[in-house]
Amino acid sequence: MPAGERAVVLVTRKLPDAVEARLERDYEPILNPSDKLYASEELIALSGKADAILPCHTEHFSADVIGRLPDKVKIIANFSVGYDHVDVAAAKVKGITVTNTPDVLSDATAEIAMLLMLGAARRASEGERLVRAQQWKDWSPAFMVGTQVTGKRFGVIGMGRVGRVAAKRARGFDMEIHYFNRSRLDPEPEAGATFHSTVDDLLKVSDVLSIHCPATLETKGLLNEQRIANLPDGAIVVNTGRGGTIDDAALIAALKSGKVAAAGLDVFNGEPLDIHPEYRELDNVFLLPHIGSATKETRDAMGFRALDNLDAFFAGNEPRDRVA
Ligand code: 8YV
Repeated sequence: MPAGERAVVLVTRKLPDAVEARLERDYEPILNPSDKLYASEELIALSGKADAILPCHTEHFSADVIGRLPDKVKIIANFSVGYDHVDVAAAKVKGITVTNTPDVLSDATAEIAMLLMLGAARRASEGERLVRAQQWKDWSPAFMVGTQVTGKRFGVIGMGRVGRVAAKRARGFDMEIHYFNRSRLDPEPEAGATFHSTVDDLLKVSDVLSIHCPATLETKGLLNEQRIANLPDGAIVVNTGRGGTIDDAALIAALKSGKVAAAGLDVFNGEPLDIHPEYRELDNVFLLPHIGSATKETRDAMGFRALDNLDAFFAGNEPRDRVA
């Protein structure tokens, strides 16, 4: 930026007050106080004066959208760890830097993984609906019997930052940790967990399967019918990563047959409006609306991390979380 000039940052969603205050202090932000969701055309039009865009995963930067962004836009500093909503190859071609916000949301997301695991295993959603609907009429030893997770095997697909924290929390339930990752971890981060070199091998020992890998072409529909067949009967499936890693029809069939006892899902194909309708019909699912990182502490930290990346970029330095 020329000396004395402040970069114009298009902020696509309403961010926490403290994050917007820092934006106002250091940049010329174009804020979105009504938190309106911008369609692609609006996004492109609003980018007209921007040097940078600070989006969430709700804005889609396809190759077409990136190709039509003004040349002035030099960086997309995401307010998210996942960046599957950005065509990074197209961004590279256009010379746009892309950053994300790792680390700061690992604890919050792992908390939600535990909530989903317990909620699914102990039929929390079903029980809660029963109480609310005044349908709780009786108690018996057979009433609302679920799956106990203590001492069972916790299988992690994607032993990255969130997967490792989830594994640590699961150890609190005396669970035995197993994982699949593109490469085996060093002994310290592995912390005694058992590495499996294929997803299929991991599935065979996963009483609870927790999915933490990013959505890529390789992981699309990873949990399909053939893989589900490898799970122990009555397994629990948890997903806090991205909906795209699950073949919904296959999971729903397994939930209906009892092959999978229950699932806890925070992310979905087609979210928010177009998720598979049969999930809503099933009693043995615990469903949340993509709130893995939705805590006050984490929202602030995500915003500050995105701003740290912008600050580095406009100071002529390499942003810490550059992904393209
Ligand atoms: C965020 C997420 O809430 O960071 C991510 O990748 O999936 C969520 O936890 C969301 O992406 C914010 O843009």
